[in-house]
Amino acid sequence: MDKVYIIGHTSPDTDSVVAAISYAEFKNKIENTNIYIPVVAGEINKATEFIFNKFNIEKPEILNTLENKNVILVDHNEAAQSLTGIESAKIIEILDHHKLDFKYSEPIYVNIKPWGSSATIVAELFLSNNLNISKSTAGLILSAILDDTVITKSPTCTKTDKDMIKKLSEIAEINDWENFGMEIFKAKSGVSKMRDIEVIKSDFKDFDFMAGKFGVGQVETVDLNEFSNRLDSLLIEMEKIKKENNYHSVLLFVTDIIKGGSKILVASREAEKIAEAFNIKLKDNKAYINGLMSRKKQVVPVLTEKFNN
Ligand SMILES: [Mn+2]
Repeated sequence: MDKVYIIGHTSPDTDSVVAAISYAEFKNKIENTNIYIPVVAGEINKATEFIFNKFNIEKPEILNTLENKNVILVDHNEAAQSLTGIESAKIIEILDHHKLDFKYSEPIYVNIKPWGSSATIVAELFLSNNLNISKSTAGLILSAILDDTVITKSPTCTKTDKDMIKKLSEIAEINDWENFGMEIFKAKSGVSKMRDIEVIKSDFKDFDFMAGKFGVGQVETVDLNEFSNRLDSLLIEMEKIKKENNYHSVLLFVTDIIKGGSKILVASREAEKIAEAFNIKLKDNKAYINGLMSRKKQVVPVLTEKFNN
């Protein structure tokens, strides 16, 4: 059989990259082949780089198009979040933990579980098939779970994720996984050196709603103050992105993982409606929302309800 590329969404985060690497390892092992190749849809972020250095992992190749390729999609299933060329790709499988928003002309394998990370699903596959997880793969998957669940603080974190964190930290020989999680987030919050556009796009996803196209970015920090003097310049950049790419709205959530809440920044044709949706008052297109940690569970459903009906 021809090569099968395993790939996450554009603007790759740790989970999407790790899910691709670990799932390729699983598939090659269980099918005793080497046709499964993990790739990424763009440059990896600072946290992923930190993790790769720690566990001595090489960066996967960056793919520029999915045109006419065999692919397995991990950590996403909406076409709007796939690399270009998805229309002509042969999709073999999906492994994901997001809501299903997928149409395809053939029946395929779909493995979606409402767990904290895609990597958790891969770990479960290794365990339930009695396959050994190597120390470095355990470290990678552990990192992805800690990152995606904001060190278990996100409402997306399930008991399965917590059990898996325990098992994997033993295999990876990481005694203090909470401290390790903080190291990941600190590696990520080197934002002071990043340009506004890089901050906004570091974890940015598109959603096609009836009202129009939404772009929703999220950036986590261990201290919101790190952002306090650049919120307005971020908004100016978001306004630019909105105009140039014909977005209905561009939103940015700056999540303070210690305080457990997010600052929302809004560039929108209908800012009032967004304020209504979240039940907040915007001041200069900004507001703080206490308890908001998860784009998937606390942002996308709210926007879908308001703008996709
Ligand atoms: Mn994920």
